[in-house]
Formats: sequence, structure tokens, C-alpha cells
Amino acid sequence: MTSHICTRAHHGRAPTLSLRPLCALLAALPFAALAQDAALQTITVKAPKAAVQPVGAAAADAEALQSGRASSSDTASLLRNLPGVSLFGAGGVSSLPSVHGLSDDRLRIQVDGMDLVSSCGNHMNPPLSYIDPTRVGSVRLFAGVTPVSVGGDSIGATIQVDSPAPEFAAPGQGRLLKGQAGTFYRSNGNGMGANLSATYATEQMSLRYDGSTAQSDNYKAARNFKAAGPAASNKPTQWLGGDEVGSSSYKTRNHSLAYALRSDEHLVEMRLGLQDIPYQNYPNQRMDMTGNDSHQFNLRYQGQYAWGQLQARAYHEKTRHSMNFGEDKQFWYGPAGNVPGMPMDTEGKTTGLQVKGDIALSARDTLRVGAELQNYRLDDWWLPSGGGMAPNTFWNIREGQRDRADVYGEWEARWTPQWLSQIGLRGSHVRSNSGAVQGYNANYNMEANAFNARDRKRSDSNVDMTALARYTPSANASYEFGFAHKTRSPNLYERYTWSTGGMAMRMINLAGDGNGYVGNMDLKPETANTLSATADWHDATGEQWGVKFTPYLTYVNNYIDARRCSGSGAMSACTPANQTATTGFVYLQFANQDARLHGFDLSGFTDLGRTANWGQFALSGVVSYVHGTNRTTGDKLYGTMPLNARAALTQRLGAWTGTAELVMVTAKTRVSAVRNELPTAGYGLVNLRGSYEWKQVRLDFGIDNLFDRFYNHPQGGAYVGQGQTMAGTAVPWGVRVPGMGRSFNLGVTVKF
Ligand SMILES: [Cu+2]
Repeated sequence: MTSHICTRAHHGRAPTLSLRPLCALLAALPFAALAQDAALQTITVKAPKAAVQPVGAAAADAEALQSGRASSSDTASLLRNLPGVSLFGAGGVSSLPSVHGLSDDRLRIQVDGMDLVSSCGNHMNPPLSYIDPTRVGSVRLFAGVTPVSVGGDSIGATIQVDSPAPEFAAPGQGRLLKGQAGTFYRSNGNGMGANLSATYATEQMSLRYDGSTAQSDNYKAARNFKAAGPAASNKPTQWLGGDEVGSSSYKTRNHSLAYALRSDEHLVEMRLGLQDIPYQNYPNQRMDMTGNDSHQFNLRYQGQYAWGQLQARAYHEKTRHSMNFGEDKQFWYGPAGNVPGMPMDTEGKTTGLQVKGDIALSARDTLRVGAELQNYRLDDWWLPSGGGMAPNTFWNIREGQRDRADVYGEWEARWTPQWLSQIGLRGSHVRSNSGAVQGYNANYNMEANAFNARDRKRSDSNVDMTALARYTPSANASYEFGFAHKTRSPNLYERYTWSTGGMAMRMINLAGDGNGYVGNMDLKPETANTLSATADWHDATGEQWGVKFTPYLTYVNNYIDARRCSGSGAMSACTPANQTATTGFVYLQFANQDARLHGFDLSGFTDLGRTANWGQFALSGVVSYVHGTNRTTGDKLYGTMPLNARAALTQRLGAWTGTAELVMVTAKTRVSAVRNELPTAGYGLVNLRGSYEWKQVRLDFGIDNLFDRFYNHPQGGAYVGQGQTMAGTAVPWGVRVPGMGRSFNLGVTVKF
């Protein structure tokens, strides 16, 4: 098994040398150990039963979620152990999941069923930043071939993160009153926080409150990665150590109130959510978040009928987001030092409606039909602050609109106990528009006028199609294979940001690479054609051992990559020198090009047996590999992970659970030349985690990066966390955002 996969990987023009150590590692394992859901932190060896999960889904289990909360306040980190998933670095609570080499808006990410949209030119408020990890009840990932009923407006995976389902009193119990309180401390960055949840329920009614707060100072890398000194030349007292990652601090508060009513066949749930982030600083963006206020309203209905199940949802979310320079970035600008920073504001409003029916046509056939509507409005404006940033308000995006209407149908048939098929079709219509814009002053007029003179209305008719089959020849194996055709329309920043002025471009960056970007009104939707298969071998119970192998191949037409911008005008940063620069920060325009991604995930687990004195031991692991190429230019795709692996050894003895985890990442040498992406060295990290559970108290503790190993995560981005970050060349190019040095983490949860 092990040698077979390694042989295959060698053939695929994979980096032979870098694969070898991993193959050696795999060979050393009793089995190529793969958790079905690869929840490496978890102690449970059980694989989720196929029947429990919908076709194509993997889930993080409850134990993994619980132990993940102690080590991070970033909800995206709860996905870390699922096969094929890695995380793009951003702020401390807002990293961006990447699945099979596709990330950000290329994935459909839903929080409590809501399709939230990032309203920020740096995507500082991605969907998962709106739910605190302590409130997460379930995490589900559809990688590979995503059924159309859960896909749409995306070309990669679907991620569904949900709060816990409402709890009701058991029959005859009368009233249910329960709750949970937790607190944590993390030594690196002095991170701390607390959370509280309380439920009051009868048999028909359930009321639940969730509240949480988390904060952290800057974290420290394992060693110096820059010279120690003041955060900026005019901030002499704000001293940063050589190992201190500037602009990595944050503070966040979340509240949620859920009210549910049920009868035998019907459930109605209403949820109000409130988020207040006073600050979240960004080591890989030139700006910091100085505020993010969000209000969410989410109403859902679920009903059981003779013909099947009906689900409906209506939601509204409003985000008020502001940016400026935080404490580690220079604030005063201009020759006289009297220009106070750069205020940037956004307001996004999302309103959605979803209806879905699961119709049991026969014992063999299930039909899923649904319709979705989403209206999105965005304003993005920069108030005048002086110098060249005056006297007018700069309208980056004004009256931006992106409205989407979808219908879909999906037919699932269980032909025999061995064979299942699923075919789906989704039609989607996306309408985008932008109002007239303006710059700070007349210097911006030429481009603003050209932008305003054009018809900016865009209308995309998109079709998604998936076909999938699953063959289960025995209790020891199942094979799934399928094809997906998926489409994503450009977001408003890709389509409508308009200024090629250097400063304005440096404010538009969805990649964390320190470069400047400008939109492209002529962008077409990107369409992906994916072939994917999964072989799943396991013991008959699915609890002793399992191995899962998923190879995939995706061709993307009109992939929205970037090219060096060319332009004219005294303001423009799109100079001839920018066209050819092989070092330094550069200026780019979003552009449709063709791309190919291929790779595999290999995961597994095995029970190592039990002794009376030492308890039960289990081993699990996952290996992920992806290779992304721009077929138009021959360049490499930005931000793809090099070959990486995790292995975890778990001990369970009574109420004690302990895990030792090894994370290995090979060197990143395939970098995007057009973005002057930085290569990173390979590394290995060891993490230890343990938990002890009494009846009402649970203690989680861990040591992340046990040996205090210095590393740069391949998706950490470029370090622009301190200094004169608004200026083009005042921040040194070539510094990466390093990963966190050793941290001792402690979490306590009390149930009542
Ligand atoms: Cu922002």
C-alpha cells in the first residue's frame, strides 16, 4: 500500500527527492495510517459511518473540536486536520482555509447556513471569522466532487460550520437547564479568553445564549527574523523584539442568541448574532482592522412531510468594517508628519433566502430540489486624511452589488446495496454592478472618469453539473468517483477596484503577499472541471483501521490569476520596471487565465491495541500533495502548499487522553513568479496535547511547537507587520511571516 502510493507519486512528476522522506515515514508506520476524517487530535479511532455523512462529506469529530479550542481562537483552525486542508495566514482569528489548492472565495463557506461575504479589500472578515470556535457544534467538509445541493458560486470545496443543534427537554423531563463556561490561556502572545453558554428548554421550546471573548498580544517566532527596533521611525517607544511578529494581536467578542420551537414534525429556529472586534492586526497586510461590527439575523425552518423533508432559511447580515494603522504600523505621514493615517471603511449587507426539499421518490430514489437567492451590497470608502489623500472621499467601491439566484436538482439512487449514483444540475445567475467612483483629488480623475464612462453592469449565467458513483463491494472497501463542472463569478474587488495609483493598489490585496492589485471589469467567471476519486479500505467495523486515498485533477478555465499591470498616467504604479521586476513588491491586475491543479490526499488510522496499565493506543496520519500550474503563462499558482504530512499517536486511559503529533512540511520551491512569491524551507513540528475529563470539568492542555522550531508556513505571506507600510518601498521585501514559537496552552471547561 505504502510503496504503491509512493511509486505512483514519483511517476506524477512529483518532486522525487522531497517525497522520499515521507515515503520512508509511511513505510515505518504499521499501516499507512489515515483517519477517515483525519481528526488527528482526537482520541477516538472510530471512522464516521458512511451512512451518517452525506455523500462526499468528511467531518471533524466532537473530540477534535474540543481540543482545538484550547489551542486557537481561529475557527478555520478546526479544519486543520481534515485531509487536503491548509490555512492561509491572516489575522489571529481570520485565517483562510485552502482545500486542494483553492481558497478564499473559490470555496463555498457557510456559517449556520449563511453565505457570508467578506466586505474588505484585504478579506479581513472571511465567513469563518464570524463564529467563535467555542460555539462551533459541527464542521463538515465536501472536498473532491461537491454535490450541487451544497455547492454553487464556487469552484472548490464546500465548508459548512454550524452552531450546536437546539436541545430540548426529554419527554417527561419537564425543563432542561444547562450550560457551560470555559476559559483558556496561551503563553505565546499571552492569549486569553472566556466563553459562556446557557440553555433553557422545554420539550417544545429551546433558548440558548452563547458569548465569547478572546484576545492576544503579538506572538513570538522561535527566533529573530528581523532586527529588533521601534515599530516605526516615529514610534520610538513602541519597541518590537527581533522575534516578535508585529501586528499579530487581536481582541474579539461574539454573542449569539438562539430560540427554537418544535413539534413532532416541525422545527423553527431564530438566531441573532452580534460580533464586535475592537482590533485585529495583520502581519501580512499593510492595514489593520480597527473595528468589525456585525449583526446577523438567521431564521430557519425544517419540516418532515409524507413526501420528505423541507428546509427553508432567511438571513440578513450587516457588517461595518474599518481599517487604519494599528500600534505596530506608522500612523503619521506626510513631510510634516501631520497626516493622520488612512481611514478605510466598508459596509456590507447580505440578504439570503434558501428553500430545499428532499423528496423520497421511492426506496431507491431521492430527489433534492432547491432555490437560493442572495443580495449583496457593498460600499468601500476612504475618508480624506490630508496630503495626497485629500480633499475628497476616495470611493473604492460605491454602491457595489452582487446578486445571485440559483435553482438546482439532484437525483440520488441506491441501485443495489453495492451501487449508489448521484447526478446534479445547478443553474445560477449572478448580476454585478458598481456605481460611479471618485478619487481623493483631480490626480485620480482620468481613471475615475474612464471607469464611470463604462457600462459596469455584468450578468453571468452559470451552470454547475456533477455526477458521482459509489461502489461498496464489501464491508472492507468502498470506492467513490465522479466529475464536477463548477463556476464562480468574480467578486466585487476583483471586478470593480479601479485605481492604478500605487498607494490605492497596495490597499487591495486578497493574497497577503504585500503586492498591489487593481480590478478588471472584463473578468469572466472561472469554471472548473474536476475529476476525483476516493478509495476507502477499512476493517468490517470501520473502527480498527482504515486507509483512504483521494487523487484529483482540476482544469480551471478563466482562472482569476493576476498579471503585472500596464497603464499610463502620472499616478500609475504600472511602470515598465514593474513589468519585469523579479524582486520587490509589484503591481498586478486580476486576469482570466487557465490553470490546472492535481494532487492527492492519503489518510488513515489504526488501533495499536490496549494494555491494562497503559490504555489504548492509536495512530493516525494524513499526507497531502497538490501541484498548481497556470497553463496560460506556465507560472506556478500562488499559495499552494508543498507536500505535507501529519502523524499522531494517541493514548486513551480512563478519563485521560494524550496525543503526540508530528507535522512535516517540505520546502516550497514552486512559487508564483508574477507575484514574486517567496519560497520557504521545509520543517517539522511536534505538538503535544492532553485532556482530562471529570464529570463536570474538562481540562485541556498542550504544548504547540514543543521544540521551539523556527519555521515559515508556506501560506503565511509576506511580512509587512511594522513600519511605514503605506509606502511602496519603505517596508523591506523578502521577509516572511514566521510561524509561532513554542506555546503552552491551557483550557478549562465547566459544565453545569
Ligand atoms: Cu479590512
